Amino acid sequence: MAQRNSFYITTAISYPNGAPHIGHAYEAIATDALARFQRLDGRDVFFLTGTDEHGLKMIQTAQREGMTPAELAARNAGRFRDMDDRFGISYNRFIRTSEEQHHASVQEVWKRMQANGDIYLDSYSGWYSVRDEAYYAEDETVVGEDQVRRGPQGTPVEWVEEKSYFFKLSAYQDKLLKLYEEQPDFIGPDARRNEVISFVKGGLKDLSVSRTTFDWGVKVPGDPEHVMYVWVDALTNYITGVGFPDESDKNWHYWPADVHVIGKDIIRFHAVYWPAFLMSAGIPVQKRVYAHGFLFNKGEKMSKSVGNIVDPFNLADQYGVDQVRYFFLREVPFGSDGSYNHEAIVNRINADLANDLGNLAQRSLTMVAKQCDGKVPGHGAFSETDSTILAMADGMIGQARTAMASQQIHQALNAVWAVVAEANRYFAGEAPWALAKTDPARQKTVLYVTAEVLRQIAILAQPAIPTAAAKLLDILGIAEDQRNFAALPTRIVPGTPLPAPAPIFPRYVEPATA
Ligand code: ME8
Repeated sequence: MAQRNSFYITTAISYPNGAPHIGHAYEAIATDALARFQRLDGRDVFFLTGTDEHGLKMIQTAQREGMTPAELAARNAGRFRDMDDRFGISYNRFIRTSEEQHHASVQEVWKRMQANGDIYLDSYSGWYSVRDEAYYAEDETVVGEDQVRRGPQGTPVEWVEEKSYFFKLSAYQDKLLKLYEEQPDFIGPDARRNEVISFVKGGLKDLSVSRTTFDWGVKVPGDPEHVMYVWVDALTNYITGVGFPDESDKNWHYWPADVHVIGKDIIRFHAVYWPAFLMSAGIPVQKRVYAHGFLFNKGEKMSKSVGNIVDPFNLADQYGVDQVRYFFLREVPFGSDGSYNHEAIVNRINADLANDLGNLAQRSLTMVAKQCDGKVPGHGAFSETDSTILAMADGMIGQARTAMASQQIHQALNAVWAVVAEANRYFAGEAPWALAKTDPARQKTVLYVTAEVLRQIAILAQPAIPTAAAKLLDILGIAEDQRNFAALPTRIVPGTPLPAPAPIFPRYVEPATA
């Protein structure tokens, strides 16, 4: 079967019960890098992100803040959108689950699951965590020294008894195991896949999927006393985002999603519940779920009570957007947990960006401006060192494609920065500044090769650092339509006039203390 050219990628939709934190920014940045990569590689990309606005958590926060859940959601959804815009997140749609179309979408999924015999009314009693929006079995909870009973994620649980609709999740155990077996790429990374498989093998209980104690949510069709469990509602955003329930929508062809990018804490919802709901509703299941790790501030979990929640807007102001994007994407192997602190960020900015990439561009292009008439120089025959560095540059795209196909963003960047490092060695070794007098023809060849390698680096750096890479491509005189991966095999054209080389990455300098 020919590979389809479309590519549908999503983030989780965030709870807008507070302001966005750096974990949210991290997920958006990584998903954006993956989306931009596929666009540059010629795919027709649809990138969905948004906010998950229903549920008890929203009601409780709204009460505390003296507003309605709708007002709280509207205010904070705006903040999430601002964060996306601040970080250059190239989403195609920002979905809010309070939208009318989404209500219709979730109700249609419900009706289809019901028509398939998977929904029944019963009564529920169990331990419910508002924070996790999840029920736990008695043996999954423990009573702490503070006499508070908590669930497996450490959040308080309360005893809840009510009439509830159930989804026959138990009927999907074998079908899910078959899915994981037949599609080995369904869950990544592997550690998560194993975790999910052993959870499903352990047996699945039917899932309580409605509540009657509040009404901020999607109403159950035909029984408006009940609102749907927030996860049925939330997961459905991924199909609403591309037009559901209108299957004649211009975007519906994007479904099934190529990859849902999420954090490791919500893998069960995405790799167990969501495919079961879709199978029940007779809708194709997504192709893959990829769970990234958690970010910790100096190794500590972020929490409001510790007071170490980092505001992503502040980080952007302090270090710069591309700098923050680059730091997280390069520093944290995508799929593992990561820790960040000021020194680590400054080190990446100054070593990788300002010195290795920025200085090389600045030094070589200043020489071109002064000694080659401000035009891309012509070149003579290539030496072995020229051919070696050019071959290494030509090899980046293959490595990056392989890495990005399995969301190994850090590996794609490692491949690019290995060439950055090698280009620096090449430049230092060839010493073109000394060649100006002794062998001007050779100097031109070295500057040509350096510019060509920088061109390929800049093209491949675009998914991670879009603004700085665009600046670099500007000063290399590369036309807008020559910045995609299809243009990689072309060579930079001798004689192209270049604008004056402006610096791309300033060094991070500690602000003077008063
Ligand atoms: O879970 N580091 O919303 P959410 C990295 N509404 N990622 C983190 C993180 C951290 N410290 N903290 C959170 C929800 N995340 C649901 C999702 S999807 C149909 C519904 C990630 O606002 C988290 O893992 O709590 C999730 O992928 C995303 O941020 C939103 O988290």
